[in-house]
Amino acid sequence: MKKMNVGMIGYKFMGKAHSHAYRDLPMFFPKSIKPIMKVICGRDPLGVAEAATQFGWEEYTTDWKQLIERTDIDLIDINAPSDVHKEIAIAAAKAGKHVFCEKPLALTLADSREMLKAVEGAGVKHMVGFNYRFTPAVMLAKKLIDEGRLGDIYHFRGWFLQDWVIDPNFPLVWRLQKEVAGSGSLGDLGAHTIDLAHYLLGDISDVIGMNETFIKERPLPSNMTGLSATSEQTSEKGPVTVDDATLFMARFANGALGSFEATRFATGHRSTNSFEINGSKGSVIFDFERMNELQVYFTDDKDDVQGFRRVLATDPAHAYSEAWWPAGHTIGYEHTFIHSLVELMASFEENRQPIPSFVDGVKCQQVLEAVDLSIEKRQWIRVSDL
Ligand code: SOE
Repeated sequence: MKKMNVGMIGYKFMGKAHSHAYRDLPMFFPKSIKPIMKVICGRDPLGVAEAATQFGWEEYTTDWKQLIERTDIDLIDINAPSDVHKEIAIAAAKAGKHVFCEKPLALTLADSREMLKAVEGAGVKHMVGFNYRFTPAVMLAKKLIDEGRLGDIYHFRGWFLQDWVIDPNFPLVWRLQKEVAGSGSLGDLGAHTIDLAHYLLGDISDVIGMNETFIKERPLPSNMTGLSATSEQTSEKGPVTVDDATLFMARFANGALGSFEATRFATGHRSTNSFEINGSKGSVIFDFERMNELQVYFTDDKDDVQGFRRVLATDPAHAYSEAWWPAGHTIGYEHTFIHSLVELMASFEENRQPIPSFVDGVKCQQVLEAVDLSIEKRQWIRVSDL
């Protein structure tokens, strides 16, 4: 079996999700190239040491520059906060390493383009972490659309709703700071919806949006891990520099109309990641909290049974179902990362780029920036102008 030595940078929420995927991949996909969990890297020596033991990495380090110079590392996995993606990805590509990077690819479109240029110039593989493409329901939606079973597509309606910062005293974590995160709900959540729209319908041509930062100041954090954080009672406050919620409308190149909503202020919605697509022959509805199921409607059903039906998408529809459990036994969030790795490893065997690659990351970044510009200028923006 072929092997690939991995060095991973970042060890919190995404670090755990990626580590788990590296561990599980060989068990369920024995024909895949086997990732060897060589080195995990993070800024806090105690934290990263603990993560190395807990997640099963051979070694840990606090020095990412040394890590990418190591001759025994083939693939660099970047899941640290967004402000460091660019520097690490470019340096890794220059050192001849393949790069797997979390979304959003960068803080700006220009940065993401530089990253793409670097990986293309170095001739390495590059993948971006749009993991929701790999849910059973999204894979089924893709199949139905590609086979023309929904007919001509008229509408894409996507929404990603969370509420983890609803408390005004929730601390000013890095995801709420523009210089670290790039943007707020738009880049963190909207990026996923934009990518799904691109994947399923193709290019977005024009956008116009609006946004709001409801809570303008928050206590500085004393401690943060993943999506949770604490602050001292008497803590000083700092400004929130990203959007709490962004809504935008879009036109697709294929003529379809789109509406998008990304918010961290949808009380009661822990992580509602959904879309609905309407076509001339039918519709589908995706809800991540039920990622094994797709709601499907076909216009040519007999009148007396017309209506949305719930289709279990785990079997036999999707490409990876055989690796998992018997029919009807569902899978979860963590499996979307394992599927991403199956695709990444397959790209080596098949001598092609994985999908989604940095090309898709840049495409998403272009829409993110077009939306921001449309808000600033209060007008429609043609995405291809950027
Ligand atoms: C936090 O909002 C977050 O973890 C995002 O950063 C992820 O990309 C998304 O998948 C779930 O929510």
